[in-house]
Amino acid sequence: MTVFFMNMQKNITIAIQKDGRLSQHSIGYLAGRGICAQKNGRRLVSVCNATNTRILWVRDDDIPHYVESGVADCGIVGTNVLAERGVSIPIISYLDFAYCKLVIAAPRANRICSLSDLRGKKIATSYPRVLQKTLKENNIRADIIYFRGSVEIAPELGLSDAICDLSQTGATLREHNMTPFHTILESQAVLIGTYTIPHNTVSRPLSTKHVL
Ligand code: PRT
Ligand code: ZN
Repeated sequence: MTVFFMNMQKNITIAIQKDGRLSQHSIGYLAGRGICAQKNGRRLVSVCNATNTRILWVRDDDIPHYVESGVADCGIVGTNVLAERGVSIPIISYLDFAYCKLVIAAPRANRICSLSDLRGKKIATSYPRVLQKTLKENNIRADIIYFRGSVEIAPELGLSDAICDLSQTGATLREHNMTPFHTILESQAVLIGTYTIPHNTVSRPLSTKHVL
């Protein structure tokens, strides 16, 4: 414990996902560094007394903002979220969990099998910015329809011809009779911010920065 406080340069604040696919892994990652992330009822802030670390329990989409604004020193989020926000926040380390791909897929019946088949079509997505960039790079004009979630349902309801969404096992796409034909990006969880979380110490300034 004495060594611990001697190494401490400042108390840090870490933003992690409150409830979702990143939560348990993020808690486990911090536990491996001696930081106890334990929810405090419904409060969105908890404190690990042993390490004087403050944990912010927030939506994953908001984590880049907390880090960018300096409210949090670091945070755990998927690179898919960073790409959609289009911000250059330093990536401290790749965390080897929450792997997934952002793909474009369409129902087999729609006969959309390549990017060029998307011309003039409607594409439903929660990732309009990244999708628009891909379409522009490939000189494709298509209508992007924003969905906050449950994107897979859009073609079945006649709301879109194709979708652009995250896929991990591919089971959800298969269940909706869709085939992915283009991968826009591959994602995994990363630690972002300006402070490392080394084993057995609270914080240490970054020596090298990786910018997305
Ligand atoms: O409430 P909050 O905004 O915090 O949560 P959220 O609903 O936005 O996110 P959540 O918990 O679903 O995902 C958090 C992060 O986990 C994502 O931003 C990705 O970085 C990562 N991740 C990894 C995934 C998946 N795998 C994943 N499979 N996020 C979502 N999915 C969804 C996908 O959208 C689709 O609906 O799972 C479905 C497909 O899964 P498969 O296995 O059937 O292919
Ligand atoms: Zn989210």
